[in-house]
Parts: sequence; structure tokens; C-alpha cells
Amino acid sequence: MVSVIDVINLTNPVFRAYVFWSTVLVLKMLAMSILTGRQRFRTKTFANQEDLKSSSEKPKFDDPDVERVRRAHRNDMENIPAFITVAFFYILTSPAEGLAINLFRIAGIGRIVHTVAYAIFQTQPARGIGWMLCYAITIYMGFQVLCAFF
Ligand code: GSH
Repeated sequence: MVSVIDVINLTNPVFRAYVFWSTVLVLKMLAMSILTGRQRFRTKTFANQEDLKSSSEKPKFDDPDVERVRRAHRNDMENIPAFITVAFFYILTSPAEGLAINLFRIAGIGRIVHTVAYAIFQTQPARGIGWMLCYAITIYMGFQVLCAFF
């Protein structure tokens, strides 16, 4: 029987790939805050009175560029924590090494494509494809985890 120590270990290539892609995605998600801040300063769109220079200025909530980056960030929050959680459980099912590593890789690249297509190039179907890759992989891994119980 394989022990948890053997699985959750950076010498295990599957766990290594998981840690790598999860960290890339967490850093990518954190970068969305910087991107939002950049758009706020560029467009002078601030959500709180105390962020404004004078009391005559008013908070704004409808700048299209700020809202676009915020939607991309929200979409990350809907998908990346789910991927990280389910992928961890998936590793515990002892998946085939090559398959698991490629799933993590494709999901990670998918989320990067989603961000670039949504927040920078504003293109479809690249955004939808990027989203679908990580979403479908997370669902697949979720079913694999549930199947391990039967
Ligand atoms: N909460 C999402 C939505 O409102 O659209 C659920 C569906 C989804 O995540 N769709 C992807 C997307 O980029 C691919 S089209 N949605 C845009 C968004 O979340 O702002």
C-alpha cells in the first residue's frame, strides 16, 4: 500500500506538478488585484470616498475596463480554488502519472489563456476554451475522486 508520505512529497512527479501549477495559478490570481489597481488609477475609478482626493469627487462603479478585470478575477475565484482542492484529492487516488501531470498542465494553461483573452485581448472563443479546459478537467477529477469511494 502507498503511504500518504510517499504521495504528498515533492519527489513524487504528480505532486510536484500539482504544487507547481497550483502556485502558478495562485500567483496569477493575486496578479489580478494589481491589474485591477492599475485600471483604477488609469481610469480614476475608485470605489470608496476615502480613496478619492477631494470630497467633491464621487466613487464610481461602472468603468468598463475596471469591471472587465474584476470579472476576470471573479471567474478565477470561481474556478481556481475548486481546481486546487479537487486536484489534491485526485492525487490521493493514485492516478496515472502522465495523465495527471498533463491534466494539471492543461488546466493551468487554460486559466492563463482565459485571463489573457478576457482581460487583455478581449477575444472569444479563446476565453471560453480556456475556461472550459480547466472546468472540464476539474469535473473529470471530481468524478474520479468520487469513483474511488465505490
Ligand atoms: N459565472 C460565470 C458567468 O457568469 O459567465 C459562469 C460561466 C463561465 O465561467 N463562463 C466563462 C466566462 O469567462 C466562459 S464564457 N464567463 C465570464 C465571467 O465569468 O465574467
